[in-house]
Formats: sequence, C-alpha cells, structure tokens
Amino acid sequence: MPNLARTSSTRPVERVPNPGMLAEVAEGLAAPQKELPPKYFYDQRGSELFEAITRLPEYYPTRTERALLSGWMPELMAQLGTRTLIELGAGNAEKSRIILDAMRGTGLAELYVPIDVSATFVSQTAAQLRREYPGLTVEPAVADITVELNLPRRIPRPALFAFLGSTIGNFYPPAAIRLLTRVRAAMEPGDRFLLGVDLRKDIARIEAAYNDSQGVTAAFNRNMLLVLHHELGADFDPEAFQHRAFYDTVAHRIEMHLVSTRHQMVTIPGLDPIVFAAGESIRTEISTKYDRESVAAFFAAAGLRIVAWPRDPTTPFGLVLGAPA
Ligand code: AVJ
Repeated sequence: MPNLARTSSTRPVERVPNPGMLAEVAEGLAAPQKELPPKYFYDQRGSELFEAITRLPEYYPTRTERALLSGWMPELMAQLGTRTLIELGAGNAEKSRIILDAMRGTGLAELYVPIDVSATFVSQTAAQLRREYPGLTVEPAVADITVELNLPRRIPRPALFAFLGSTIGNFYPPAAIRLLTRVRAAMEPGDRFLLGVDLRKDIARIEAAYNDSQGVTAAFNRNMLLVLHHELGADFDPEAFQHRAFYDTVAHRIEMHLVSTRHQMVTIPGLDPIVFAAGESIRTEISTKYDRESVAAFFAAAGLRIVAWPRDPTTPFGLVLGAPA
C-alpha cells in the first residue's frame, strides 16, 4: 500500500450542503442494483490512490498510452499543424506535456485548454504550465464534461480535442455518444479528436489490472464511502464492504462493486435509511473495453470517423484519431 494519509470515517466533519450530490446518491442507491457515479472517487486521497494505481505493475493502460503518445505525437503534430490543444478531464497534465512538447516542436503551440471539474486543480496546473511553456496561452475551462465543455470564444485552428486515459470507458453507451456528439459539435472541419481507449484482450489480464496484489484498487474503491461521509455525512463502515471487480464478457466491461459483508443499515442525513442485504453490492464503476468496430460505431453515432489508429496487434491499449464524418 502506498503511504497515504488515513481519513477516519468517524471524525465529525464540517459540511456544506450539497443538494446535487445528495439527489444523485439517493437515486443511485434506490435502484435495484445500487449504483454510485465514479466521479465520486476523486477527492484528494482518491486522486492520490488513482495515481498509485497508474504505477502498479498490473495496471497497463497508463504506461501503454504514454508510450503510444510519445511515439506518435511528434509526427502527428507536425502533420496536422495543431495550434490548440483542448483536453477533456485534464488529469495531472503529464500526458498533456507529451502533446504540448510535440506542438512546441513545430513552433505552432498557441493555446492549451484543460477542462476539468475542479477549479483549484485546473488553475494550479495552468500556472505551472505557463511557466514551463512561455508563449503558450493556457486558458483553463471549469466544466463537468458530461454536461458542457465551456470552451473559450477564440480558438486558433486547427485544434486537437483529446480525451485520454480511457475515461470514456466509464460512460454507459448513450452517455458516451452524447459526450462525443458534444465534442463533434465544437469541431471545425480541420480539427481532430484523439481518444484513448482500453482494448478487449485476455480477460485474466484485464481482471488483474483491477484486482492488484497490493490492494490499492480496493482502497480506491472503498474511498468513495469516505467521500460520502465527508460530503454528505453518511455513516458507511468501509470495513463492512469488500472490493470486487469482474469482467462482463457480454457488455465488454470491468465492473467494480462494493459488496456488503453483512446485513446492515446505512444512514445519510436527509434520506431514508438504506438497507443492505448480506452480499448485496453497490456498483461504483464500469470500465468498458473496445475494439475497432465498437469505436467505429460510437464515432458514427456522434458524426465522427476514424482517420488513424496506429497500433501493432500486441498493444493492449488504443489511441484513435477521429475527424468530423
Ligand atoms: C480512470 C476510468 C480510466 O477505468 O481503468 C482504475 C479508473 N478504476 N482502476 C479505469 C480505474 C480502477 C480508470 N479510468
């Protein structure tokens, strides 16, 4: 386990009411298959745990995608003459730097627009990147990409829209198509869309990536219960929920669940008590795996087409370049 600050689940906390989150949690926990949105993984500790996941030997997506980006971006940025990078869910900007370096290499880097829900996060990253890339305008957008992109008015073209890390895999198909459609609507004819997708492969390898031997993914999964404690005053006992991750071969996705180890009742102020049977679970995340056909179908539904997908057959992760259809 990485050495991370422990957060007691019983410490009293000061809370500001969060009616949007409460309504979303209420709806998810009232469903026959209880469900919570994966965006609630990522408080400070959750983000640190995710960072630790990306360095695990079993978790291949991050390092594979980084290698693909490093190999391809210099050539692609020269070929496209990209002047603006618009990044959905900018993360720690480590991958952005690979693209920005390639843009700087062509002397055309003008604007970087990282889009993220966290305002403090984007402004910190933005300040850092302004120091690293003199001459580059960094104009962060604070937005929930599931709702809007909130782009600046003036965007030097051509622009590259990037959605990396296979975060698209968290979305159920209708929501994935809505998101791609929103990106497509913001694109001009010469713009391109770069999508990182995890690929279908040997099931044991996929399942191992979500059931690591050090238990970091389990801690990441359980951390959502602590987020509900801090944000809503929920009294989940994280020790009474077990991490479970399995591959669904029909829907082609990993599902992560928190399984109640016993019959128990959980209280969230403002909601009716929530009853768990022994063995009943909350689904906390889906992580969909793709192949060429499934990506092509999503793209087509959103008015996009695949223009490039450079990969050798052994690469377990895909980087796809799309354009308006
Ligand atoms: C950040 C959504 C791409 O689905 O692989 C990692 C999150 N969950 N381990 C993924 C995650 C468990 C990750 N994404």
